[in-house]
Amino acid sequence: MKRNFLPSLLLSSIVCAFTISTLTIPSLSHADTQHRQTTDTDTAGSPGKAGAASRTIHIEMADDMRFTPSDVTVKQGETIKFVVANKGKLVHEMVIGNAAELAEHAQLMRKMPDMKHEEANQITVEPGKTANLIWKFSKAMKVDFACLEPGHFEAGMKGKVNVIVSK
Ligand SMILES: [Cu+2]
Repeated sequence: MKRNFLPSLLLSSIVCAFTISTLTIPSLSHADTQHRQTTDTDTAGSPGKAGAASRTIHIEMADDMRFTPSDVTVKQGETIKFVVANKGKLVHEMVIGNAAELAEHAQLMRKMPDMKHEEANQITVEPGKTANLIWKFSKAMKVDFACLEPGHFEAGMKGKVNVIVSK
């Protein structure tokens, strides 16, 4: 990525925080932020209600920087309860978004490793623990997810959800 973060680190952090906060508010436009125009996170879905979950998908995270499975398929409109188990000795997280935004965020996380994620599109899981992330996939598209602990994304800790048209 060719973006130069150093002179605008503070600004980036503000933009970043603002962008995270808008993830769950589809009415706000990304055009109002300085984020790249290709971001499409709003269409990636929205937080799901536990009672609305139609299916459970188990995801394991491990210190080899892999999600297992890292490629899952759901139907458009489905609300999925991800049961996310951390099998490693490091903290891992699962963040749902789109690839460009996740990559940008991962870079920021390396600059500011203490940045905390407590939004509805992500779950942080302590070693040996399991946590749930409930997400509704509204649009037929590829939705990405990743671990944004510093360095993990770069090591390949990412995956995708293929949202297919329901018949
Ligand atoms: Cu990780």
